[in-house]
Amino acid sequence: MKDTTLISGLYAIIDSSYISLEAAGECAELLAAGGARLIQLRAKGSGSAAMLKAAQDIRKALSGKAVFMVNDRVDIALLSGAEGVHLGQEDIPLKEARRLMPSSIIGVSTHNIEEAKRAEGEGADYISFGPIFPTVTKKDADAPKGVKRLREVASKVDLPVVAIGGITIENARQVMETGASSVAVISEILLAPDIRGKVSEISALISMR
Ligand code: 3NM
Repeated sequence: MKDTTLISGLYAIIDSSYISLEAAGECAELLAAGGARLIQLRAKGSGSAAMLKAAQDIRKALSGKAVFMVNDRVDIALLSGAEGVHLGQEDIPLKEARRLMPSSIIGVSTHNIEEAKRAEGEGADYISFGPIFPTVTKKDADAPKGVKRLREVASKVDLPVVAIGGITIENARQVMETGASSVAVISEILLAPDIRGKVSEISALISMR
């Protein structure tokens, strides 16, 4: 049984549309120093060699300071020594990924209750649910789901739920109050003039009781 308490706090995503792959290691260091508990590399459309190098740099920079996840790519997650992979609905199916990564963390993106339940039944370690609010990052995102639907999903699955999409310093508390275990954030962090400071502000906010 995997430790699902690892899926908590701030889940920061290094997206190559905001941060160059060459700077990924340095960025990971800032995110971890600010208090991000999980860090994901998301590099849609990047070459495999450059993505693998970035993943290795992140792994080295983190050395256990945060949980490292790779988006979409099981091969790069395994080769870089990441703790796990995050799969979209169009990626390698969870059951197949699990054959290659029996003891790694596998997360799955979901957008409705059916997908959430299916991911749970197939043995995901956590799900993400979104977009909660409008997002500037994912061009093909669904219409925003809002916190009400997030609350519903969080109450219907036993897995940790990571909320994603349009999460900012202003709405992060409200999102966590739905029962979500974590918030995944891209633009609010990566576009901040002080990345470390922004991460630390959000982390403090969501850990307040
Ligand atoms: N997945 P930002 S929304 C990568 O709904 C991603 O599954 C989503 O970026 C989903 O924090 C999203 O800048 C983008 O809104 C999140």
